Amino acid sequence: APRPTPADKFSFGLWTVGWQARDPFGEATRPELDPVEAVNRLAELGAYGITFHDDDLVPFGVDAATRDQHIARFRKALDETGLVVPMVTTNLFNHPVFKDGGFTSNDREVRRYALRKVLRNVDLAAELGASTFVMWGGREGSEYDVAKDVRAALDRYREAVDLLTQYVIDKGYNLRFALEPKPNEPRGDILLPTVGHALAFISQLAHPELVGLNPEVGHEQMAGLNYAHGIAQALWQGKLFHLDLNGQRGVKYDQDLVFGHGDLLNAFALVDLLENGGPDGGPTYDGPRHFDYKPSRTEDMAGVWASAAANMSTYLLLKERAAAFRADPEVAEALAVSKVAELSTPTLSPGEGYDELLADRSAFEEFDVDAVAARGFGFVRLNQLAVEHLLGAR
Ligand code: 3MF
Ligand code: MG
Ligand code: MG
Ligand code: MG
Repeated sequence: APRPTPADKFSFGLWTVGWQARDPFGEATRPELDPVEAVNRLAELGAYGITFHDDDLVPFGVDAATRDQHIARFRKALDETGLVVPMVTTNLFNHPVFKDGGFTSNDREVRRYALRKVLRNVDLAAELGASTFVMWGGREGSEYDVAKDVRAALDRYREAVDLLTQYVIDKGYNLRFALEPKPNEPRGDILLPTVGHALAFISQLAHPELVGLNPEVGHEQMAGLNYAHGIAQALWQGKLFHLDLNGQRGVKYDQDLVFGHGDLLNAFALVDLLENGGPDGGPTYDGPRHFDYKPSRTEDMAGVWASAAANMSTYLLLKERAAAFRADPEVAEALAVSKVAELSTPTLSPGEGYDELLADRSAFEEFDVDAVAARGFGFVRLNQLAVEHLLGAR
C-alpha cells in the first residue's frame, strides 16, 4: 500500500486514537494515551495534523497553571515533529452539566457557561494556528418532544453562533466555524441532524460566510443518506470547510469504523469527487483529510496504530483506484454513453428564455417521446467498471 506523507494532509482527532473503548455496556479495554505520544506516533505514520477537543488535551476543570503546562508539552511535541493543528473543537457533551445541551440547554446558566468554554478554546485555536473550529452539538436535542421548544432552541443556537463569529471578527482571528450534523446519539434526536438541515440553519445567521460544515461519513449514513451526495451539495454551496472520514454499516448506532470499512463504493465515489471532481479533473477540496474513527474495542495499542494507518492507506488506495478509473478509455466511453458530462450543458441555450423555449417545436410538439423513452442510459455497465477498478481487476 502507498505510504502517506504530510503532503497528503491526513489528520486525526486526539480522541480517536486516544479512545479507551468504554461503551455503554463495558469498561475501557485500553490504557490512557498521552497526547504527546499520539503526536509522535501519528507523525511517524505520515500524518500531517492532529485535532482535539479542549478536554482531550487538558483535563476538565484543572487550574490555569496546569492547563498551561499541558498546552506547552503538546506544543513542544508539535514543534519537534512538524505536525500541525488545522482544527480545534470544544467538548460540550461529556460533563453532566451538559446533559440537556450546551448552547441550547433549557437552563440559561448552562448556556452562558457553554459559551465561555467555547470562547476560551477559540482563543487557544487561534494561538495554535488552526483555521477551522468545529462544532458538533451532540447534546443539543431531546428525547421528549414536549420537553424542547425547537424554535426557541434554534434561536439560542443562532445567538451562540452569531456571538462566536462576531468574536472572531473583532479579534481578527483567521478562523471559520464548521457545524457537524448528526441525527441522533447521544440524544434521541439531535438538532441540525443532517447536512441539509445545517445548510438551512447557516442561511439564518448574521455571518453565514464564516460558517460552513464538517460532515461525517457515518453521521449521514446513520440517517440513511448518501454521504458523497451530501459532500457534493456542501461543495456546491461553498460550505465544505472540513470533513470527518470513517466507516458505518447501515442505519444503526454510531460505529466510527475505519474509513472504507463501511460503504466502500460510496467511499470510492467520495474520494473520486474530492480528488478528481474539479473542472480540470483536479481536486475539489484542499483541506485536511480528517479521520474521526474509533479503533474497535477488540484492539490493543498495536491495533490502534494499525487502524490509524489503515485509514490513510485506504484513502490512498481509493485515490489510486479513482485515478485509474478516470484514465481508462473504456470508462470514458461508458461515461459518454451515460451522458454524464451532458448534465453540465445548460438546459436553455445562451440567450434563450421561456419565449424561445415555447417557440421550439422540437422540444415538445415534434419531440418523439416514445423514441427517447426507449433509450437506455448504461449506468449499470458504468458502475460495474467502477467496481472492477475498485477490486483491482483493471
Ligand atoms: C461524534 C463526533 C464527534 C465530533 C467532534 C468534533 C467526538 O459522533 O463525531 O466526535 O466529530 O466532537 O467536533
Ligand atoms: Mg461521530
Ligand atoms: Mg461517527
Ligand atoms: Mg465527527
